[in-house]
Amino acid sequence: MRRTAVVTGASSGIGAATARRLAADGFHVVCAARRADRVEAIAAEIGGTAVVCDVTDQTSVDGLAAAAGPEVAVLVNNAGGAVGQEPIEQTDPAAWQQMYDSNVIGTLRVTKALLPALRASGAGTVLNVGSIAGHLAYEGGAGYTAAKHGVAMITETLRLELNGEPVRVTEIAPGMVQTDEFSLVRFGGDQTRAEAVYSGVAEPLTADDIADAISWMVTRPQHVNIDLMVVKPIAQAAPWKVARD
Ligand code: 8X3
Repeated sequence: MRRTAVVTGASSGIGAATARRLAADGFHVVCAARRADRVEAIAAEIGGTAVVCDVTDQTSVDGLAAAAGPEVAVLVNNAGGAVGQEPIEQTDPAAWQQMYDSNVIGTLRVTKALLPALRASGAGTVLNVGSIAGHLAYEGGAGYTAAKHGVAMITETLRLELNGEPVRVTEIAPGMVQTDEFSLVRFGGDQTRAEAVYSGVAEPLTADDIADAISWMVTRPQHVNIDLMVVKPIAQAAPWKVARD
């Protein structure tokens, strides 16, 4: 029987690429996302299961846990993202709330709901998609860095709390990844600002690069826990230090 992997935010970007890759690795992938048409299309493409799920809504997350079934081998907490990039003095608390709700509380809700099934698999893995923003600071990034530091701390704390149990707890922290939506959402649909993020960068990472790393992390022998993998394009030495043509 194929082992089950649950991927949140599976309708685009890193989530969709990860769902495709884990299906190719032999998992039955439960694809969770808010947009029904997109998540259904991805699930159909890979022979997985689509679940319309908003990680900020408990009823919705309960539905995801029910659809995932009694045993889940891998949970990829990918739903989340950035909203805005203003200095703290100019920032909107509502944007911070939105980022905290999706990245931090969303990760909490889904992890909590699926832990019994991860445990029941006898060899579970929780993989949280963090960010380099979860490990340092950059100007204009405070709302997002605060949220992703939260994700990093959930990862560390859960690993301590589950010590001795058959569930690994891991984090991947990507740097610059060019996807269709991350920067577009961050800048409220402003295409010019979104494109400027990657302007002149020879090769930003792709969603497939991150899916490849995630695949490697979750397919190590079960006694190997990759605590944290930081992945940046060669052109990026830090969030603010990017080689451009
Ligand atoms: C995305 C990386 O540098 O925009 O998680 O914070 S960054």
